[in-house]
Amino acid sequence: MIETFDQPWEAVSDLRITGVRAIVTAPGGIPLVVVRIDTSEPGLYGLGCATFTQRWKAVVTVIEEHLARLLVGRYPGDIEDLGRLARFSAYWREGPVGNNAISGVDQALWDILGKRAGLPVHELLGGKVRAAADTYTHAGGATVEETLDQAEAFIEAGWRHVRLQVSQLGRGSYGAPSLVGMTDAGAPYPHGWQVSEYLRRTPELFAAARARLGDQVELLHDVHSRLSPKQAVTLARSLEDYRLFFLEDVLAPELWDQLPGVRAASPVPIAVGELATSMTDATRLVLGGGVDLIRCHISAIGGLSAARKLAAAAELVGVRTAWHSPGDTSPIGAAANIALDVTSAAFGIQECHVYPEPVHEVFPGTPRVVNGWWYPNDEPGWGIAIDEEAAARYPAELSGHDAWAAGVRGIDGGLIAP
Ligand code: GCO
Ligand code: MG
Repeated sequence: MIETFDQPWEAVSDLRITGVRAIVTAPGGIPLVVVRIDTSEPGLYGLGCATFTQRWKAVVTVIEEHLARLLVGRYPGDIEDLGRLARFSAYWREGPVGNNAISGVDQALWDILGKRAGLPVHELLGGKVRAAADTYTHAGGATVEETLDQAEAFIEAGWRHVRLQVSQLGRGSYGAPSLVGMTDAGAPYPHGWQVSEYLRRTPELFAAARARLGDQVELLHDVHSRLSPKQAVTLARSLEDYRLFFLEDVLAPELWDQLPGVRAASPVPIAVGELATSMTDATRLVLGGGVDLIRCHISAIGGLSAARKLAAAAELVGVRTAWHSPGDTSPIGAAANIALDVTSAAFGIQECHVYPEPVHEVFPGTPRVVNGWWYPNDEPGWGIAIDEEAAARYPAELSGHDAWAAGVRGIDGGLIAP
Protein backbone atom coordinates (compact mmCIF):
# COMPACT_ATOMS: atom_id res chain seq x y z
CA MET A 1 0.00 0.00 0.00
CA ILE A 2 1.27 3.48 -0.83
CA GLU A 3 1.59 5.56 2.32
CA THR A 4 -0.05 8.90 1.49
CA PHE A 5 2.55 10.82 3.48
CA ASP A 6 5.25 9.54 1.12
CA GLN A 7 6.90 11.70 -1.50
CA PRO A 8 4.10 12.35 -4.07
CA TRP A 9 6.42 12.81 -7.06
CA GLU A 10 10.00 12.07 -7.98
CA ALA A 11 12.29 14.41 -6.12
CA VAL A 12 15.45 16.08 -7.42
CA SER A 13 17.54 14.01 -5.00
CA ASP A 14 17.31 11.33 -2.30
CA LEU A 15 17.55 13.92 0.45
CA ARG A 16 14.74 13.40 2.98
CA ILE A 17 13.47 14.98 6.19
CA THR A 18 14.38 12.71 9.11
CA GLY A 19 13.25 14.71 12.14
CA VAL A 20 11.14 17.71 13.15
CA ARG A 21 11.46 19.13 16.67
CA ALA A 22 10.51 22.26 18.57
CA ILE A 23 13.14 23.93 20.75
CA VAL A 24 11.94 26.36 23.41
CA THR A 25 14.41 28.61 25.16
CA ALA A 26 14.32 31.95 26.95
CA PRO A 27 17.86 33.38 26.84
CA GLY A 28 16.55 36.94 26.87
CA GLY A 29 13.83 36.15 29.44
CA ILE A 30 11.21 35.77 26.67
CA PRO A 31 10.13 32.28 25.54
CA LEU A 32 11.30 31.72 21.95
CA VAL A 33 10.12 28.73 19.90
CA VAL A 34 12.29 27.47 17.07
CA VAL A 35 11.70 24.47 14.79
CA ARG A 36 14.65 22.30 13.89
CA ILE A 37 14.34 20.04 10.86
CA ASP A 38 17.02 17.40 10.35
CA THR A 39 17.71 15.64 7.07
CA SER A 40 19.23 12.43 5.80
CA GLU A 41 22.45 14.33 5.03
CA PRO A 42 24.53 14.30 8.22
CA GLY A 43 24.84 17.80 9.68
CA LEU A 44 22.33 19.38 7.27
CA TYR A 45 19.52 20.92 9.32
CA GLY A 46 17.33 24.00 9.18
CA LEU A 47 15.87 26.40 11.77
CA GLY A 48 12.62 28.33 11.64
CA CYS A 49 10.86 30.81 13.94
CA ALA A 50 7.61 29.60 15.54
CA THR A 51 7.51 32.11 18.37
CA PHE A 52 4.05 32.74 19.81
CA THR A 53 5.41 33.57 23.22
CA GLN A 54 2.07 33.69 25.05
CA ARG A 55 0.96 30.19 23.95
CA TRP A 56 4.22 28.39 23.23
CA LYS A 57 3.17 25.02 24.67
CA ALA A 58 0.34 24.77 22.17
CA VAL A 59 2.70 25.56 19.27
CA VAL A 60 5.13 22.85 20.42
CA THR A 61 2.31 20.29 20.43
CA VAL A 62 1.22 21.17 16.89
CA ILE A 63 4.80 20.88 15.61
CA GLU A 64 5.76 17.65 17.31
CA GLU A 65 2.46 15.78 17.53
CA HIS A 66 0.76 16.89 14.31
CA LEU A 67 3.20 18.25 11.72
CA ALA A 68 6.24 16.02 12.22
CA ARG A 69 4.50 12.89 10.86
CA LEU A 70 3.46 14.75 7.69
CA LEU A 71 7.03 15.82 7.01
CA VAL A 72 9.36 12.97 7.93
CA GLY A 73 10.26 11.05 4.76
CA ARG A 74 9.52 13.99 2.44
CA TYR A 75 11.98 15.84 0.23
CA PRO A 76 12.76 19.17 2.00
CA GLY A 77 12.82 21.16 -1.25
CA ASP A 78 9.04 20.93 -1.71
CA ILE A 79 8.55 23.97 0.52
CA GLU A 80 5.28 25.21 -0.95
CA ASP A 81 3.66 21.75 -1.04
CA LEU A 82 4.69 20.98 2.54
CA GLY A 83 3.26 24.29 3.76
CA ARG A 84 -0.01 23.68 1.95
CA LEU A 85 -0.14 20.15 3.35
CA ALA A 86 0.40 21.41 6.91
CA ARG A 87 -2.46 23.85 6.37
CA PHE A 88 -4.96 21.68 4.49
CA SER A 89 -4.45 18.65 6.71
CA ALA A 90 -5.98 20.52 9.66
CA TYR A 91 -9.04 21.41 7.53
CA TRP A 92 -9.75 24.38 9.84
CA ARG A 93 -6.72 26.39 8.90
CA GLU A 94 -4.68 29.18 10.20
CA GLY A 95 -4.89 31.02 13.53
CA PRO A 96 -1.76 31.99 15.49
CA VAL A 97 -0.95 28.55 16.95
CA GLY A 98 -1.18 26.71 13.63
CA ASN A 99 0.50 29.45 11.64
CA ASN A 100 3.45 29.73 14.02
CA ALA A 101 3.98 25.97 13.78
CA ILE A 102 3.79 26.18 9.97
CA SER A 103 6.16 29.14 9.98
CA GLY A 104 8.73 27.18 11.96
CA VAL A 105 8.63 24.44 9.35
CA ASP A 106 8.57 26.87 6.41
CA GLN A 107 11.57 28.89 7.55
CA ALA A 108 13.52 25.75 8.49
CA LEU A 109 12.97 24.45 4.94
CA TRP A 110 14.21 27.76 3.46
CA ASP A 111 17.28 27.46 5.69
CA ILE A 112 17.94 23.95 4.37
CA LEU A 113 17.48 25.13 0.78
CA GLY A 114 19.97 27.93 1.33
CA LYS A 115 22.51 25.58 2.91
CA ARG A 116 22.16 23.15 -0.01
CA ALA A 117 22.62 25.95 -2.52
CA GLY A 118 25.44 27.55 -0.52
CA LEU A 119 23.54 30.85 -0.70
CA PRO A 120 21.85 33.19 1.77
CA VAL A 121 18.03 33.12 1.74
CA HIS A 122 17.87 36.71 0.49
CA GLU A 123 19.59 35.61 -2.68
CA LEU A 124 17.10 32.77 -3.15
CA LEU A 125 14.38 35.43 -2.96
CA GLY A 126 15.80 37.24 -5.95
CA GLY A 127 18.72 39.11 -4.48
CA LYS A 128 19.23 42.45 -2.78
CA VAL A 129 17.59 45.67 -3.82
CA ARG A 130 19.29 47.49 -0.91
CA ALA A 131 22.36 46.93 1.25
CA ALA A 132 20.68 46.89 4.65
CA ALA A 133 17.42 47.57 6.50
CA ASP A 134 17.01 50.87 8.30
CA THR A 135 15.42 50.12 11.69
CA TYR A 136 13.51 51.81 14.48
CA THR A 137 13.95 51.20 18.16
CA HIS A 138 11.79 51.82 21.25
CA ALA A 139 12.07 54.64 23.77
CA GLY A 140 9.62 54.27 26.65
CA GLY A 141 10.04 56.10 29.95
CA ALA A 142 7.94 56.73 33.02
CA THR A 143 7.99 60.45 32.19
CA VAL A 144 8.28 62.50 29.00
CA GLU A 145 11.78 63.51 30.06
CA GLU A 146 12.86 59.92 30.60
CA THR A 147 11.46 58.89 27.21
CA LEU A 148 13.31 61.70 25.49
CA ASP A 149 16.55 60.91 27.36
CA GLN A 150 16.34 57.40 25.93
CA ALA A 151 15.49 58.73 22.46
CA GLU A 152 18.49 61.05 22.54
CA ALA A 153 20.79 58.16 23.46
CA PHE A 154 19.40 56.10 20.56
CA ILE A 155 19.92 58.97 18.12
CA GLU A 156 23.50 59.33 19.36
CA ALA A 157 23.98 55.60 18.83
CA GLY A 158 22.98 56.04 15.18
CA TRP A 159 19.23 55.41 14.90
CA ARG A 160 17.29 57.68 12.55
CA HIS A 161 13.87 56.32 13.64
CA VAL A 162 12.64 56.09 17.24
CA ARG A 163 9.29 54.95 18.60
CA LEU A 164 8.14 57.03 21.58
CA GLN A 165 5.88 55.77 24.38
CA VAL A 166 5.33 57.23 27.86
CA SER A 167 3.71 55.80 30.99
CA GLN A 168 0.32 56.80 32.19
CA LEU A 169 -0.80 56.37 35.78
CA GLY A 170 -2.15 52.92 36.61
CA ARG A 171 -1.30 49.49 35.25
CA GLY A 172 -2.26 49.89 31.64
CA SER A 173 0.66 51.66 29.92
CA TYR A 174 1.95 50.01 26.76
CA GLY A 175 5.63 50.26 25.80
CA ALA A 176 6.60 52.11 29.00
CA PRO A 177 6.77 51.04 32.65
CA SER A 178 3.52 50.29 34.49
CA LEU A 179 3.31 53.05 37.08
CA VAL A 180 2.45 52.16 40.62
CA GLY A 181 -0.11 54.74 41.49
CA MET A 182 -3.79 55.25 41.31
CA THR A 183 -5.53 56.84 38.38
CA ASP A 184 -8.67 57.51 40.38
CA ALA A 185 -8.78 56.55 44.07
CA GLY A 186 -12.56 56.69 44.17
CA ALA A 187 -13.13 54.42 41.15
CA PRO A 188 -14.01 50.70 41.30
CA TYR A 189 -10.64 49.85 39.68
CA PRO A 190 -8.35 52.67 40.81
CA HIS A 191 -5.38 51.46 38.71
CA GLY A 192 -7.31 51.77 35.48
CA TRP A 193 -6.24 53.12 32.08
CA GLN A 194 -8.05 56.17 30.78
CA VAL A 195 -8.41 56.90 27.12
CA SER A 196 -9.09 60.62 27.72
CA GLU A 197 -5.79 60.96 29.57
CA TYR A 198 -3.98 59.05 26.82
CA LEU A 199 -5.41 61.27 24.08
CA ARG A 200 -4.29 64.35 26.06
CA ARG A 201 -0.80 63.12 26.99
CA THR A 202 0.29 61.67 23.66
CA PRO A 203 0.40 64.93 21.64
CA GLU A 204 2.21 66.53 24.61
CA LEU A 205 4.88 63.84 24.34
CA PHE A 206 5.38 64.53 20.63
CA ALA A 207 5.38 68.32 21.05
CA ALA A 208 8.13 67.95 23.66
CA ALA A 209 9.97 65.49 21.39
CA ARG A 210 10.06 67.86 18.41
CA ALA A 211 11.15 70.73 20.69
CA ARG A 212 14.01 68.72 22.16
CA LEU A 213 15.02 66.30 19.38
CA GLY A 214 14.54 68.60 16.39
CA ASP A 215 13.14 67.87 12.97
CA GLN A 216 15.64 65.38 11.57
CA VAL A 217 14.70 62.25 13.48
CA GLU A 218 11.70 60.16 12.39
CA LEU A 219 9.22 59.56 15.21
CA LEU A 220 6.80 56.64 15.56
CA HIS A 221 4.11 55.64 18.06
CA ASP A 222 2.23 52.42 18.91
CA VAL A 223 -1.36 52.77 20.19
CA HIS A 224 -1.62 48.98 20.72
CA SER A 225 -5.19 48.74 19.44
CA ARG A 226 -6.99 50.69 22.11
CA LEU A 227 -9.02 53.31 20.27
CA SER A 228 -12.39 53.57 18.62
CA PRO A 229 -12.36 54.71 14.97
CA LYS A 230 -13.31 58.27 15.97
CA GLN A 231 -10.69 58.43 18.72
CA ALA A 232 -8.13 57.16 16.21
CA VAL A 233 -8.87 60.09 13.91
CA THR A 234 -8.73 62.52 16.85
CA LEU A 235 -5.31 61.22 17.86
CA ALA A 236 -3.95 61.17 14.31
CA ARG A 237 -5.02 64.80 13.78
CA SER A 238 -3.54 65.89 17.09
CA LEU A 239 -0.18 64.50 15.92
CA GLU A 240 -0.14 66.15 12.49
CA ASP A 241 2.29 68.93 13.41
CA TYR A 242 4.86 66.44 14.69
CA ARG A 243 5.17 64.65 11.33
CA LEU A 244 5.04 61.03 12.48
CA PHE A 245 6.71 58.37 10.35
CA PHE A 246 3.82 56.12 11.33
CA LEU A 247 1.06 55.69 13.87
CA GLU A 248 0.67 52.01 14.70
CA ASP A 249 -2.32 49.82 15.54
CA VAL A 250 -4.92 52.50 16.15
CA LEU A 251 -7.71 49.90 15.95
CA ALA A 252 -8.15 46.35 17.27
CA PRO A 253 -8.46 43.63 14.59
CA GLU A 254 -12.21 43.37 15.23
CA LEU A 255 -12.51 46.92 13.81
CA TRP A 256 -10.18 46.62 10.83
CA ASP A 257 -13.05 47.05 8.38
CA GLN A 258 -13.07 50.69 9.47
CA LEU A 259 -9.41 51.33 8.67
CA PRO A 260 -9.98 52.83 5.21
CA GLY A 261 -12.10 55.62 6.73
CA VAL A 262 -9.58 56.26 9.49
CA ARG A 263 -6.68 56.29 7.06
CA ALA A 264 -8.49 58.68 4.74
CA ALA A 265 -9.00 61.10 7.64
CA SER A 266 -5.51 60.68 9.10
CA PRO A 267 -2.76 63.19 8.28
CA VAL A 268 -0.11 60.68 9.42
CA PRO A 269 0.71 57.25 7.90
CA ILE A 270 -1.15 54.31 9.42
CA ALA A 271 0.72 51.04 10.19
CA VAL A 272 -1.18 47.86 11.05
CA GLY A 273 -0.71 44.10 10.93
CA GLU A 274 1.08 42.46 13.86
CA LEU A 275 -2.22 40.97 15.06
CA ALA A 276 -3.11 39.40 11.70
CA THR A 277 -3.32 35.64 12.15
CA SER A 278 -4.44 34.62 8.69
CA MET A 279 -3.32 35.39 5.18
CA THR A 280 -6.92 36.34 4.41
CA ASP A 281 -6.83 39.16 6.98
CA ALA A 282 -3.33 40.22 6.03
CA THR A 283 -4.25 40.34 2.33
CA ARG A 284 -7.33 42.43 3.08
CA LEU A 285 -5.15 44.86 4.99
CA VAL A 286 -2.74 45.25 2.07
CA LEU A 287 -5.39 45.49 -0.64
CA GLY A 288 -8.19 47.20 1.30
CA GLY A 289 -6.83 50.74 1.28
CA GLY A 290 -6.70 51.01 5.09
CA VAL A 291 -2.96 50.94 5.71
CA ASP A 292 0.14 52.80 4.58
CA LEU A 293 2.45 50.18 6.10
CA ILE A 294 1.84 46.47 6.67
CA ARG A 295 3.63 45.04 9.70
CA CYS A 296 2.76 41.41 10.26
CA HIS A 297 4.46 39.13 12.75
CA ILE A 298 5.45 36.86 9.92
CA SER A 299 5.38 33.65 11.94
CA ALA A 300 1.73 34.41 12.86
CA ILE A 301 0.72 34.36 9.18
CA GLY A 302 2.69 31.23 8.26
CA GLY A 303 6.30 32.30 7.75
CA LEU A 304 8.52 33.52 4.95
CA SER A 305 6.52 31.92 2.13
CA ALA A 306 3.38 33.74 3.29
CA ALA A 307 5.09 37.07 3.93
CA ARG A 308 6.91 37.18 0.58
CA LYS A 309 3.52 36.97 -1.17
CA LEU A 310 2.26 39.87 0.96
CA ALA A 311 5.40 41.89 0.20
CA ALA A 312 4.81 41.30 -3.51
CA ALA A 313 1.18 42.44 -3.21
CA ALA A 314 2.27 45.47 -1.16
CA GLU A 315 4.77 46.45 -3.83
CA LEU A 316 2.08 46.34 -6.50
CA VAL A 317 -0.34 48.63 -4.63
CA GLY A 318 2.13 51.06 -3.06
CA VAL A 319 1.87 49.82 0.55
CA ARG A 320 5.18 49.64 2.40
CA THR A 321 6.43 46.98 4.82
CA ALA A 322 7.42 47.30 8.49
CA TRP A 323 7.64 43.71 9.73
CA HIS A 324 7.02 43.14 13.44
CA SER A 325 10.28 42.28 15.22
CA PRO A 326 10.32 42.89 18.99
CA GLY A 327 11.94 40.58 21.58
CA ASP A 328 9.32 37.90 21.06
CA THR A 329 10.62 37.21 17.57
CA SER A 330 13.49 34.71 17.55
CA PRO A 331 16.75 35.65 15.79
CA ILE A 332 15.66 33.35 12.93
CA GLY A 333 12.46 35.38 12.61
CA ALA A 334 14.52 38.58 12.61
CA ALA A 335 16.73 37.13 9.85
CA ALA A 336 13.61 36.32 7.82
CA ASN A 337 12.39 39.90 8.27
CA ILE A 338 15.76 41.23 7.12
CA ALA A 339 15.79 38.90 4.10
CA LEU A 340 12.43 40.36 3.05
CA ASP A 341 13.57 43.92 3.77
CA VAL A 342 16.62 43.79 1.56
CA THR A 343 14.87 42.02 -1.32
CA SER A 344 11.59 43.94 -1.49
CA ALA A 345 10.96 47.22 -3.24
CA ALA A 346 8.02 47.68 -0.82
CA PHE A 347 10.34 48.13 2.19
CA GLY A 348 9.36 50.97 4.51
CA ILE A 349 11.17 50.42 7.83
CA GLN A 350 12.17 47.52 10.08
CA GLU A 351 11.39 47.26 13.80
CA CYS A 352 14.49 46.00 15.61
CA HIS A 353 15.38 44.39 18.88
CA VAL A 354 18.85 44.58 20.38
CA TYR A 355 19.25 40.97 21.47
CA PRO A 356 21.05 40.52 24.79
CA GLU A 357 24.28 38.47 24.86
CA PRO A 358 22.67 35.18 26.07
CA VAL A 359 20.62 35.17 22.83
CA HIS A 360 23.85 35.41 20.81
CA GLU A 361 25.25 32.56 22.89
CA VAL A 362 22.28 30.29 22.08
CA PHE A 363 21.91 31.46 18.46
CA PRO A 364 25.38 32.21 17.03
CA GLY A 365 24.91 34.52 14.05
CA THR A 366 22.05 36.52 15.64
CA PRO A 367 21.82 39.89 13.84
CA ARG A 368 23.47 42.89 15.51
CA VAL A 369 22.33 46.44 14.84
CA VAL A 370 25.06 48.73 13.44
CA ASN A 371 24.31 52.49 13.58
CA GLY A 372 20.60 51.68 13.44
CA TRP A 373 21.01 49.37 10.41
CA TRP A 374 20.39 45.64 10.23
CA TYR A 375 22.59 43.99 7.59
CA PRO A 376 21.68 40.61 6.12
CA ASN A 377 23.92 37.71 6.95
CA ASP A 378 25.62 36.42 3.79
CA GLU A 379 26.17 32.87 5.10
CA PRO A 380 24.17 30.01 3.51
CA GLY A 381 20.53 29.81 4.67
CA TRP A 382 19.85 32.12 7.60
CA GLY A 383 23.46 31.93 8.72
CA ILE A 384 22.25 31.32 12.28
CA ALA A 385 23.05 28.16 14.26
CA ILE A 386 21.72 26.87 17.57
CA ASP A 387 23.70 25.71 20.57
CA GLU A 388 21.23 23.34 22.18
CA GLU A 389 23.27 22.94 25.36
CA ALA A 390 23.22 26.69 25.83
CA ALA A 391 19.48 26.76 24.98
CA ALA A 392 18.80 24.26 27.77
CA ARG A 393 20.48 26.59 30.27
CA TYR A 394 17.69 29.13 29.66
CA PRO A 395 14.45 27.20 30.25
CA ALA A 396 11.19 28.94 29.35
CA GLU A 397 8.38 29.63 31.77
CA LEU A 398 4.85 30.67 30.93
CA SER A 399 4.78 34.18 29.54
CA GLY A 400 4.31 37.16 31.88
CA HIS A 401 1.99 38.70 29.31
CA ASP A 402 -1.01 36.90 30.86
CA ALA A 403 -0.52 38.67 34.20
CA TRP A 404 0.00 42.05 32.55
CA ALA A 405 -3.10 41.66 30.37
CA ALA A 406 -5.17 40.79 33.44
CA GLY A 407 -4.39 44.24 34.88
CA VAL A 408 -5.13 46.34 31.80
CA ARG A 409 -8.59 47.61 32.72
CA GLY A 410 -10.53 50.83 32.65
CA ILE A 411 -11.26 52.62 35.93
CA ASP A 412 -14.63 50.83 35.98
CA GLY A 413 -12.81 47.47 36.02
CA GLY A 414 -13.65 46.48 32.45
CA LEU A 415 -10.86 44.72 30.54
CA ILE A 416 -9.20 46.65 27.72
CA ALA A 417 -7.56 44.84 24.79
CA PRO A 418 -3.93 45.38 25.78
C1 GCO B 1 5.44 45.89 18.78
C2 GCO B 1 4.42 45.07 19.52
C3 GCO B 1 4.96 44.20 20.62
C4 GCO B 1 3.86 43.33 21.20
C5 GCO B 1 4.41 42.02 21.65
C6 GCO B 1 3.35 41.14 22.28
O1 GCO B 1 5.02 46.81 18.11
O2 GCO B 1 6.61 45.56 18.85
O3 GCO B 1 3.29 45.80 19.81
O4 GCO B 1 5.61 44.93 21.61
O5 GCO B 1 3.25 43.95 22.28
O6 GCO B 1 4.97 41.39 20.56
O7 GCO B 1 3.91 39.95 22.73
MG1 MG C 1 2.98 47.02 18.03
